[in-house]
Amino acid sequence: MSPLNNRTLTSYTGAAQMPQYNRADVTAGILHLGIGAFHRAHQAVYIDDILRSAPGWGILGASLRRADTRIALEPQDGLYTLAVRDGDMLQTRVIGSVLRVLDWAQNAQAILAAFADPNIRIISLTVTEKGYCRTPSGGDLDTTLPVIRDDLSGRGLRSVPGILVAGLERRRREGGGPVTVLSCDNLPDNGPTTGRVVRQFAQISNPDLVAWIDENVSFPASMVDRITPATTPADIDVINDVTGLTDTWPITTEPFSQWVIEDNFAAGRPQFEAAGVQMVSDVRPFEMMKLRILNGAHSTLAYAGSLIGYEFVAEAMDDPALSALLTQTVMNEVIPTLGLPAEELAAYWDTLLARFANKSLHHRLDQIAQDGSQKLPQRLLAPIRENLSVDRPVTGLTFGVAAWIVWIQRRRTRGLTLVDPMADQLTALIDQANGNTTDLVHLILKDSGLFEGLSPVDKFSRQVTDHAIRLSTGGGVAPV
Ligand code: CS2
Repeated sequence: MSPLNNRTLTSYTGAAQMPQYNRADVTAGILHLGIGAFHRAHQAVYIDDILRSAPGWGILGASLRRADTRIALEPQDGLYTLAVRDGDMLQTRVIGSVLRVLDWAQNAQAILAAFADPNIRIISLTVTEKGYCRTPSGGDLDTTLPVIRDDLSGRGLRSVPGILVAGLERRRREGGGPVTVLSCDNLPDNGPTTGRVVRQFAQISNPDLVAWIDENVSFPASMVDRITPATTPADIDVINDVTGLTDTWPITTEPFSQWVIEDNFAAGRPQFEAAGVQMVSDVRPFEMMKLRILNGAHSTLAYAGSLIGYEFVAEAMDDPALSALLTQTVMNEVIPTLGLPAEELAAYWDTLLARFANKSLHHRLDQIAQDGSQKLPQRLLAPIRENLSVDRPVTGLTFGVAAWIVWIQRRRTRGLTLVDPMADQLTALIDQANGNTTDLVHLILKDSGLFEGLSPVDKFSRQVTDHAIRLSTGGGVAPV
């Protein structure tokens, strides 16, 4: 086996597809913040296609929290293997679009310098829902968060809004010119939301910058989709066996991939269309469809499936009661909120059933279950609110909410860590309920800050309580 790097690239004759361009000609046009598995399975692959005809759009990757991607990709010259799997199919391709990976703890100055570089015309983000530091109920900057308080008072620079504001200030000062900030996270209105938290942060820390941002920075919305489980040691062995290369940081993903972007770029953009990206004037319908159908079903499956004892998405989808519940919920409670042709959405769901059933992916339910407080509002609570206001059913959606509550309670009882930015508050409420599920539901609805306007609604709290009691006493999936 040869190590994967620029040198072995030229002499390689194995099974993996290699970059179809000369990497030496590629320069960075994109600074990407949050270079995790998802970015490398999605945006970086579209850019890899684009580089064949436009070498000025290479990616400079930055990790904001962890050094592992930098440490793994440095000796590989940024190269990594993408394995696309479905059933027995396994296709491998070496992606060359990531030129270099920096990490915030080691390379903050280099990252800020990249913000100011006029060759960087897009700053893209996959920093997860919690990275945007929004208030629990919505899209404003949460100035009570310790990380935001620290950044605003100059004690630190760690939050995404803080880093964006510092980077944009540097660009303004050094005359780097207009730039696009492109959010690629699963948030409703991710572009405008990014623009809002950035402006709100700047309004407090550097009010002069706001007018410059208004004139020079665009924040297009985008919808991104590709199921990408965390890579396991077993995946690494299988992939390296196929390619004959030693890659310590490959990715496994599914054949399906979709990227829809609002065509609003302040400093030019690559010919995304040539790589299969859909450029549109309004991303909202795509975004709502994906968040509420795919991500909503994923979250319900993650909590309910874990409670029943499943580990992986495909395994939980084999449970007839669970998959029937999801289908009923999508058909009766989610599709009516979307205002798109019902047949089109039903076909989308059919495709999803096949994607969720992909057994070669090993997509762990507990990966999806993380950060529930950041995901539930747009995935389950928004459609619940809309349905309640027009008297449509919410039984399946409230089942998902109840499954989350019982799941966090169970993690606490079993002494397992709760990965969620609200873990401390939620744990305090769980302890206060002292094992009583009805009390816990009541406390979470009333005091977590996530259920504004919903907690006093009788129908809502009754359904969540009934489902939660059933789930916590081993009653399994409720019929809807
Ligand atoms: C998942 C998503 O972990 C999660 O919350 O729902 O990461 C999902 O796999 C992607 O959005 C698919 O595009």
